Amino acid sequence: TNAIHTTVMGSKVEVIKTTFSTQEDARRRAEQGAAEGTLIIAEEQTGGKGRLGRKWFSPYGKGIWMSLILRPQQPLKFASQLTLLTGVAVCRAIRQVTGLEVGIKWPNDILIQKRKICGILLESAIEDNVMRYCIAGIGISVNVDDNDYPDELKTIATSLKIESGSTVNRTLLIAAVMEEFETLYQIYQQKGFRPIINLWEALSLNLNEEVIVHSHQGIQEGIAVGLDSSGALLVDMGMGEIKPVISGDVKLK
Ligand code: BT5
Repeated sequence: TNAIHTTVMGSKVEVIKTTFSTQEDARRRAEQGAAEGTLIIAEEQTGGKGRLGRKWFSPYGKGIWMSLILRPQQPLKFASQLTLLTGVAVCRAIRQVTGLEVGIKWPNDILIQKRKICGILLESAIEDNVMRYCIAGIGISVNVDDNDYPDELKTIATSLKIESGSTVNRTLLIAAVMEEFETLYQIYQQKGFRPIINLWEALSLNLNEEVIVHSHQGIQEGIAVGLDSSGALLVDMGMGEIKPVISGDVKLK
C-alpha cells in the first residue's frame, strides 16, 4: 500500500484473496459510502466479468484484478470518456514499468502484438441522470503463463510475462496505474477531455486502420481517423463523410 504515491487514487486499498468479482465488492463498498479512489484488489476471481456477459479469466496470483471507485458527479454520457481515460492510464503505466509497446484498441482493450493483455470494464450507478459512483474495473494479465490459459484464450490472449520473458512486479504496476490515473483524472477535471484525446490517439492501434461499421445504413467499411469530444470513434466512410461511432457499432478489421 505505501508503494502508492498518490493522494486520492488508491489512498485506501482492500486486498482480497478469492472473490467472485471485485466489481461487486467495489459496488458494495461504494453503496456503503467508500470514498473516491478506494481500490479493491483480488488475487483471484471466480466470476470475473467482461462486457456483455463475457467472462474474464482471473487465475490466482497471476494478474492484477482490481476495481477503482470513482465519484465523477457527471451525466452518464461521460462514462465513455472515463473508459478511454482508464485505458490511457493503464497503457502508460504498463509502458513505463515494462517498456513493452502496448497499444489501445478502441474502446477498451490493451493489446500487444495483436493479443489482449488487459481489459477495462466501467460500470456506473445513476440517479437523476448523474453518476452517483462509477466502478473502473481493470484486469491485467501480468504473470499468466501460456499453459495457464484455456485453449480458447491461447491464441488471442497473452501476458506481460509471456511478452517480456520475465516476471513483472504487480505492486509496482498497481502503483504506476494509480499514479497515471490520478494525473490524468486531474487533467480531465481541470481541462476537460481534449488532452486525454491527444494521449489516447498517441497510443491507439486503430488510427488509419480499417473498421467495419454497423448502422441503420447496413454494414459499411471505413478508416478510423480519431476520437470526437464525447469519446466516439470518428470513421471516414469515404466521399468526405466522417461518422462518429459509439461502442458496439464497430468491429475492427
Ligand atoms: C473486458 O471485457 O475486456 C473487461 C474485463 C474487465 C476485467 C476486470 S478484472 C477486475 C474487474 N472485476 C471483474 O469482474 N471484471 C473487471 P470484454 O471486452 O468483454 O473482453 C472479454 C474477452 O477478453 C473474453 O471474451 C476473452 O476473449 C478475453 N479474455 C478473458 N480473460 C482474459 C485474460 N485474463 N487476459 C486476456 N484476455 C482475456
